[in-house]
Amino acid sequence: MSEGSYNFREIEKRWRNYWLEAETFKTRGPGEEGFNPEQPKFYILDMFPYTSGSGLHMGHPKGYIASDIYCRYKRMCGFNVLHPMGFDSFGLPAEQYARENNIHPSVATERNIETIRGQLQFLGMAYDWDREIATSRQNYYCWTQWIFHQIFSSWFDRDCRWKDGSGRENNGKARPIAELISAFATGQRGFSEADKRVLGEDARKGWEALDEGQQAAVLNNYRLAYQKEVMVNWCPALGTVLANEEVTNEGRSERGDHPVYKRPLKQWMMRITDYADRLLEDLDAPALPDGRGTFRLEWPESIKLMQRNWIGRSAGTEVLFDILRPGSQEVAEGLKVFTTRPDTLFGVTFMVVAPQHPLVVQGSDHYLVPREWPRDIDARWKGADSSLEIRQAVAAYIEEGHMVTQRETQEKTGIFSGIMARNPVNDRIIPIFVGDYVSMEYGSGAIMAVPAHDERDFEFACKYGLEIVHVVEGPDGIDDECYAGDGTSINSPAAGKGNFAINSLPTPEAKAKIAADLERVGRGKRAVNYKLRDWIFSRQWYWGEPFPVAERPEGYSVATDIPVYLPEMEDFQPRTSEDPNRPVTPPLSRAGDDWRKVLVQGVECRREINVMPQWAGSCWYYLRFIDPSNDQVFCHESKEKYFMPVDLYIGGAEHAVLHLLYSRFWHKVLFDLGHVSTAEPFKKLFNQGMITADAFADERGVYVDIREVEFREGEPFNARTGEKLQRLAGKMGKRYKNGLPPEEVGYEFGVDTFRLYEMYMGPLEASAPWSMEGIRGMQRFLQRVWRNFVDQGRNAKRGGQLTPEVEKLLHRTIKKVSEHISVLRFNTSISTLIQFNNKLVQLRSLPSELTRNFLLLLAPFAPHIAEEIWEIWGFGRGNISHARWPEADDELVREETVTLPIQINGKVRGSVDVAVDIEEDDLRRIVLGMENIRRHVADEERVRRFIVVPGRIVNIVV
Ligand code: ANZ
Repeated sequence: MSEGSYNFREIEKRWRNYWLEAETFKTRGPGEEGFNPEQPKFYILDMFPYTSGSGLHMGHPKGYIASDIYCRYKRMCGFNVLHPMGFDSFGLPAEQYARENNIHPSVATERNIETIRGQLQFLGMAYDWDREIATSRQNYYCWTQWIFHQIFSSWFDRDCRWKDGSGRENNGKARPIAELISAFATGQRGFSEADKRVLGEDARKGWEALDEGQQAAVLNNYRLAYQKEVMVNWCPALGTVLANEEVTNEGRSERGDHPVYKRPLKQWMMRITDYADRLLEDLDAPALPDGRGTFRLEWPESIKLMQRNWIGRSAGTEVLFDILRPGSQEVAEGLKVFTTRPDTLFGVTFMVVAPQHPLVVQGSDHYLVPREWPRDIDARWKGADSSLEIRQAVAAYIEEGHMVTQRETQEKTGIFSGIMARNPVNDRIIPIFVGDYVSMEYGSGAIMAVPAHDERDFEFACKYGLEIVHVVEGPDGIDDECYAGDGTSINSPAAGKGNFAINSLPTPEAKAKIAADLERVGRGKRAVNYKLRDWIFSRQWYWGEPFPVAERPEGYSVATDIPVYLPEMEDFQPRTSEDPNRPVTPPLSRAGDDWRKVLVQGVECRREINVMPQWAGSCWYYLRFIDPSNDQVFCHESKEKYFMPVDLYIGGAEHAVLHLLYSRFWHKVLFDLGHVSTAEPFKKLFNQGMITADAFADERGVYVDIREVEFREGEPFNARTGEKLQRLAGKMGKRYKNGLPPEEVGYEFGVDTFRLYEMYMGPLEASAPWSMEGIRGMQRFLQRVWRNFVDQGRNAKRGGQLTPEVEKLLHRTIKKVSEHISVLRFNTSISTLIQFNNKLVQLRSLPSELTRNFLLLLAPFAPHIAEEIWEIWGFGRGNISHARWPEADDELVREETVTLPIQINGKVRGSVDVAVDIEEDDLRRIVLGMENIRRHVADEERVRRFIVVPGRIVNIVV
């Protein structure tokens, strides 16, 4: 088939330039010239790209094309659409790219931005480029620093109960730290346990009597951005700390495969755990406030679930065990454990504490003296070793545990601590172990071990020959191994009125009873724990936001003026080494004194030399798009109120947890402090699937560039050598040599073809493989459109009246495309258009109205060709993007429905009214979604057959 006169290269270039010059996609917000306050808004956001260096390949634009189609559709429906684009440009990968190419990161980053912007413009994206931002630019990150100040200057008041704009009760709120200070100063508030720990003796003094350093230390316990010495993953060979996700299961760096060590380091932290409950509750809140009313989150259930699991709320009981003085029954102190199974207390045969637990770290000298063993202790622990030997062994074990990254997959190890404890429910004396499967970061860092009912304890008990006592009987009787489920309590005191009498009670009741009894005798209380950890917010590289804080000579940190610009340094490379104990020296430690020294209130301070993590800039970029060049505030209030929340956020599921959780957290802090009007930033979230691509390798396993692969009867061959190749299904990427730059594909096949093809590959949320054959098919569609409407249509075929039949078809097409586009089902929208066009090419004449409507429907998907034909037919020039989306005439669409009875296993159970030509997939979805059908079918998995006799009946076999 010849191309005819469809010169897509020229057409696409022309319109691309026209849109940019005419500012076709400029968005106007409140206070801006041409803004119409009557118009409803729609904010559609893409997850902005990271500028690491290689530009985009044809897999990246899938989400961008989808959002572009949707934004064009919404604009045509009369919305004031905000659809901006920017660049996530700070962080280690950008720095490493710069290093590898020997270019300064500030130069490399702007160059990469140029490349990607060019690629996106080439793809005809309807962005308002005047709103472009980059997180590494000064006029952006100064506001990231401003937000840091807001977080640093506030604390979370747990006791604050308040109603949000939707009338809902909320617990806990960020408040200015000044309010906390005045509460301390007036004596309205006393010191917490943690405050007393930092103040020691001086905790008895009043606030005013404390020196500034002490006050700062207390406030550090409350600030939402605070400093703490934490265990980090230190990679000396890269000269930086790594996130857990960047460390392999073998305890090595993902990048470069270098050893990683655990090491304590003072870091900036974000107290995200204070927001755990609100982050959890708002996922399912029925009504959240926005500037105009309320909304609720429309997120994929799978993403909500991932966030819930990540937050990991766990409600249980804190139980207090006694620690005995060596050789006696005398109680030395208490040991708290967190358990979700207090009903198994009679099955506790030992305890385990984390290697960092204070009991063994500080208290070891005191307790490690098993001179005389209690009477009922297991013979193995009696006089097994001298106390000195035990002490040395424990010390060696702890030392080892400090240096190596521990992983869940590793075999559990432990060592007897020499310390004994007493179980509060039966006074049994049991040994305490130090073990690596207990984490200091969760609960109290100590556990009661119940090997009969906990897999981890079971494994440990088997390894070290410890006793196993069954206290829960499952539905299948007593399990010889480990039974972790619910059942009935056994081997516990007979059920009755007495304390801890739980025998024969079902697990939930046994839990409740024993928890209540423990509480009554002062041995336990309800406790909630979270998997979520506070966010380590310091990084030891150069290319990031400097912290707007500095350290006073006394050693505490204060806020400095903003902006704090990143100093220009030629030597920005990290210092690397083989030695895990080498001091950590971030690049900024080598910045000159003119940068490092700063006067704060007349005192010379030294600036913070860590930088913020890559996530910081992306935590709030959606707000800056609303008002990108404001140099007075981060975002003007009236604009924020008008545009927020983001109505649709499209991006990859790989950001399901961290990015979305971090930005929700920052947003809530800003909300609490009155800087934004919505409790949540993103109303609807959509995750596009990936584009996968087969990779091709020769006999030696070397990847062959897909441009050099030729197919003969479906088999891949190397086009140059003729060698037969093997096909490897998988992900797309540089190393597989199968990721073409989008402009290369666009140049060869046309951008409109490329856009249509990526959307036609299947449902947007599904992953699908790239295929050169597929894209050619899409090109043929557009060639047919061109021939029909231009080569033949513009003169010979033009004119005539709509026949009733064609009119009906037109309105049914409008209806179907509108319905599908509005729920992001672009593949079926496109197939509807293809079918429609197939009918149109058979017509002898093309009435204007028909052509006009066809072009309107095509425009969001293939905007260049639509704009061109629009002009050729004289409907306008360069304005199809602002033309009104067509509406289907209900009268013309309605009569096309039928009523189908629905049979399940031969019995009629209901009926459904559907379009005559409904596709089977749609019919199936509708029928299986019907209340009364669901009742009979129960579970879609059970449907064995779904048979449709078109126009007659639906038969379901379950
Ligand atoms: C005794 C017990 C018996 C437990 C049993 C479970 C089953 P989730 O649900 O994740 O909150 N645990 C507590 N603190 C720990 C720590 N710092 N490191 C490792 N494990 C810890 O898990 C709570 C359970 O995890 C707790 O309940 C405790 O083991 C363990 F049949 O206590 B359980």
